[in-house]
Amino acid sequence: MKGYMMGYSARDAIKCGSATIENHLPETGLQKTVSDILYDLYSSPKRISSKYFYDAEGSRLFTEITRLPEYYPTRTENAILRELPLDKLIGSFDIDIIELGSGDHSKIAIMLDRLLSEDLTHVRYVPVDISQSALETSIMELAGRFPGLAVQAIVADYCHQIHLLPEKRKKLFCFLGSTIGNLNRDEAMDFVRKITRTMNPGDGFLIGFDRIKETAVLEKAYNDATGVTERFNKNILRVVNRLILSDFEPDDFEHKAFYNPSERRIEMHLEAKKQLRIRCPFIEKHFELHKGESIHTENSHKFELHDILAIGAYAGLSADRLFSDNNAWFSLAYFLKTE
Ligand code: AVJ
Repeated sequence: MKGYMMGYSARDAIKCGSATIENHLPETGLQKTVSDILYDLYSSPKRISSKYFYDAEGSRLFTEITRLPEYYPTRTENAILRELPLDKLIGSFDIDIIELGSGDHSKIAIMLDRLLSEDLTHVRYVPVDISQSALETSIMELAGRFPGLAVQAIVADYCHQIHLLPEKRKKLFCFLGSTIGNLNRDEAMDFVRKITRTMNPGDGFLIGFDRIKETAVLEKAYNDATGVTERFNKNILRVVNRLILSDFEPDDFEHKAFYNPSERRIEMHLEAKKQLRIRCPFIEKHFELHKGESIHTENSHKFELHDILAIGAYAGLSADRLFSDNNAWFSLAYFLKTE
C-alpha cells in the first residue's frame, strides 16, 4: 500500500537536466516515523536509529568528519578505491552502478575517475540515499565532472525499499564506507542476502568493511580533538526534535564513543548530564531520563576477515577479491553472483 497521507504524492519525480531524482520516502509515512522514534525512546536502553543523523547539517558534519586526521576510514578506503580496477569489475556491457547510501558521492567519483570517457557512456549511476539534498548536489556535480554519465537518483531508505531498485540491466552494487557496520551482525547478513536476491549471475557486489585494529586508534576516530563527532552525534537530537516535535536540548547531553570488544564495535551514546524531562505532543505526559542515562545512537561494527567471508557465504556469493591497504585497516570485498 502506497501512502498518500500527509498530502504527498507517492512518487515525487524531479527532473534535473537529463538526470532524474525519484523521491520514495513519503511512502514510509510520517506517522510511522513518529511511532518508530517514540518506540525506540521508550525502549530500554533508549536508542535513536542512526539513519536520522543525516539531515543537511548532519550530512555536512559527516563530510567534515571524513576529513579529520583521526578519522582514518574514509582516507584509507579512498586510497584503495583509487587503485581499484573498476573497468575490470564492470566489463564492457551496459551496467547500472547502484550505490546504497551514496552520501556526498565522493567515493563513486574516485572510482569513475579511473574510467575512460567511452567506458562512461555505458554506465548508469544509481545513487540511493535518504538525503534528497545530498542527491541533488550529487547530480549537479557529477554532470559537470563526468559529462555523458547517466544518473538516476533514488531518495529512499535502502534498508526497507529494495523493491524500488532497477532490475533488468547488469548491476554492480556498491555499499561503501563501512556503512554496513551500522547494522547488527545478523542484520548485515540478512541485508546482503536480500540485495543478492535481486542480482543476476555475473552481477557484482562491492562492500567496504572497517577492520579490527588497536582500540586506541578506533576510539580516537570517534572522539576527535575538535569535537566534530560530538556535534554530529548531538545533531541527531535536532533532527528528532523536528520529526516528533520534542524539546531535546543537545547540550544537556554528553557525547560518548567507545569500543565494545565483545561486540567488536564502536558505540556512540548521548548521556544525560542531569535528570531530564522531554516533552512531545504525541505522548500524554513526558518521558524522563535520569542523570547518566544514555541514548544509544550508533553502532559501528568492525570486521575480521572471517566475518567478511561469512557475510558473502550466507548470501550465496563467491568472494572474488579483497582489496585492502597495507595495514589491513580497511577492506573492500568484491563479491560475485555466480548462479
Ligand atoms: C558512515 C556509518 C561508516 O560508523 O564510522 C562517523 C559514521 N559516526 N563518525 C562510521 C560515523 C561517527 C560512519 N559510517
